[in-house]
Amino acid sequence: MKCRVCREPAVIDVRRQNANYCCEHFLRMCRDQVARAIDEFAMVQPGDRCLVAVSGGKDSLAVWDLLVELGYAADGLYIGLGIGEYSDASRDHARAFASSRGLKLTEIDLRAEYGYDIPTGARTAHRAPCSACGLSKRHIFDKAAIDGGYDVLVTGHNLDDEAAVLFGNVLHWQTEYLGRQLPVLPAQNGFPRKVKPLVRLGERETAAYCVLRGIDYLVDECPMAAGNRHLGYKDALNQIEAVSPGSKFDFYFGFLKRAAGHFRSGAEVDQAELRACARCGAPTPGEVCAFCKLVDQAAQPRTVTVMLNQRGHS
Ligand code: Q46
Ligand code: ZN
Ligand code: ZN
Repeated sequence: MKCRVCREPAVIDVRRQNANYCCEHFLRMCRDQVARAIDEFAMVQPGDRCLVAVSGGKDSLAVWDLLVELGYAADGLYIGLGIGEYSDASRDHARAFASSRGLKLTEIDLRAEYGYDIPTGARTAHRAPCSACGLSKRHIFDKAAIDGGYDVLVTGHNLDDEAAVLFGNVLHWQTEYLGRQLPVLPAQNGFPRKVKPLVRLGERETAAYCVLRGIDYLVDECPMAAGNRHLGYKDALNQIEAVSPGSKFDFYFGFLKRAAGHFRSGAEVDQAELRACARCGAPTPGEVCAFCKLVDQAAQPRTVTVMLNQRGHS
């Protein structure tokens, strides 16, 4: 197995590209793919301040590293979700990466700031953990980006993630989501610009990138992910990819090129109907945003306990 570029022994094959790479040229390919995605979708402009949503996993650390390598100014934000040992380990990996590179990492602890953690909050609010978690992360990352004066919020979603989400949205014809499933969403209505620079790289490649760059990422998956639909869609696409390399890429980029535009008008109408949440000011279609409702429900037992204790003491 020889490197496509230099003909030296290769360390990895990328079947989708029908190519093998040595370490140096694999890393260069990853940087080129990210630079191309940034350029193709006008994700980041020179001088923009980027805030990276960091989980301590391979994708978020890879995208942070790649942005810095490409010369962009990028800080990190980590949210402590309170998912037992998984959260402790993910925080340690995020911290270790930031300090090894001299990068700024801000941490927000869900329980300390908002009075709940994901496992107990989701149970109390009668929501699936990933639904409560996704809503919390989206709100907190958006708010931190706006409050911190960042130009762009960066996430580590890769090609496998985006193809799996697209697969699920198509399977159930969730057209309002299809209109927004883009690698870049412009800043509007109080939301920051959101970008996904890893869309041209698969998760096997982001893992290999970390290993070859010496980035110590958290290998364990979140324990709450077990059995969720997203993983099922990924498995299904992996089976297709195994017999037909390049299918994921064609599926996702074919959608962006030929189909996404058909769903955009529905998404734009949704956006136009947003107003400021009466509690927190975040954009919402209703009076109070979904996050503030979740905080009310998820943090309830703690409030009740405090009130009862106070009554008992009076
Ligand atoms: S962290 Fe949160 Fe994920 Fe864990 S609870 Fe689900 S959404 S699986 S990216
Ligand atoms: Zn080479
Ligand atoms: Zn709100």
